[in-house]
Amino acid sequence: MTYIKPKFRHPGLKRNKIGFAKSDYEGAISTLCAGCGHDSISGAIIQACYEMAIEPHHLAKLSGIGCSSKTPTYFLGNSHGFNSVHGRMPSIATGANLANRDLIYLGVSGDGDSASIGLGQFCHVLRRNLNMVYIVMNNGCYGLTKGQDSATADPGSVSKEGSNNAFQAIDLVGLSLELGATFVARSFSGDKKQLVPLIKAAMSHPGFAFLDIISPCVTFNNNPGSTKSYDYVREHIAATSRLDFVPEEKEITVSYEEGTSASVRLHDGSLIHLQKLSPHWDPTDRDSAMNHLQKAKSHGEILTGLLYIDPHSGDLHQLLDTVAQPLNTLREKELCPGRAVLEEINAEYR
Ligand SMILES: Cc1ncc(C[n+]2csc(CCOP(=O)(O)OP(=O)(O)O)c2C)c(N)n1
Ligand code: SF4
Ligand SMILES: [Mg+2]
Repeated sequence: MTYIKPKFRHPGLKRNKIGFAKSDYEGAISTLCAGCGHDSISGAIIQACYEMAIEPHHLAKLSGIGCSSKTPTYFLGNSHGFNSVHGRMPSIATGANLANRDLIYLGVSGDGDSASIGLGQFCHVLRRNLNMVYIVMNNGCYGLTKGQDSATADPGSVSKEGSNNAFQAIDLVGLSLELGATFVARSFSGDKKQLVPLIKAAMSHPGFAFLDIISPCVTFNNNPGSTKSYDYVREHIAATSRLDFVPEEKEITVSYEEGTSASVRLHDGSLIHLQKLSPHWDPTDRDSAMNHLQKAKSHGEILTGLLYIDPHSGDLHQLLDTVAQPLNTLREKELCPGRAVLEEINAEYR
């Protein structure tokens, strides 16, 4: 059996402004369980990249280990990719990004990959504000190893075999806000309408853009009593806003009622427009985001949408003042500036 999709496509397929059809952003046929939330997220990534007319060779997919970390095989088959070690994707992303800032880095991980074995790596890549999109496909369990509770499983959540999780959950969204993340969002694999503009906005954000996406595991954690099942999430979801991502060259065509909307302009000129569902919501205020998150939690609600964005984010390259050129294009002229410059540097240490 082959998992490679046939190359033949209908010649009349719709194409984006750089001439690619949506199928050009697909990958191999998924081997995940039918109905797995992760496949819906892959679909949203494909849609977002198609609509944004990303050149596939301009993007690098990075992942760790898990069903979630397998998904880069199922989207963007013409992009660069590196399936790394369990919990170590952030190191690979940091190295690749520092060597070449010209690519878009899209990291995909799971709640086990990021909140257990990779928690340290997750915290450090986040506080360094590496310019990347970091997606956690969050199902509250280790799907690939047959459904053990993960560190994001809620206390009291019931597993498929009937046991209650005794431990507190790590909320990766709360942790990100606390550690200074510059873009924090939560969404649901079943809400493509919200997910696609969020992914587009994350790709335009100059810094670490974190997306925690609840993504039910239909095989091991979709039972009654689980707080990551399709039914539970649908019943408890509370969106902060309806979101539009408006690329630089497009005008906002919809009008919004005064006081209920907010716009955030990104460095590339594009605009995130939010139709707020709560008038007190300010997506650029970290304290407000933390308060709303806590409040929602105490009411048993799952808050989704763009929760926080710092429109003045400066990424790691800016902080370290690194050379703009990809390192593999530097030639002797740049690498060896000559005896006089070397003398000057040495003199500083005398
Ligand atoms: C160093 C190491 N330890 C443990 C494992 C076993 N292992 C494989 S995937 C996984 C957890 C995956 O969970 P998650 O990241 O949530 O992905 P999911 O399958 O749920 O999408 C574990 C513990 C491993 N592959 N490598
Ligand atoms: S085991 Fe769970 S997470 Fe893994 S593919 Fe199946 S449904 Fe998805
Ligand atoms: Mg998981």
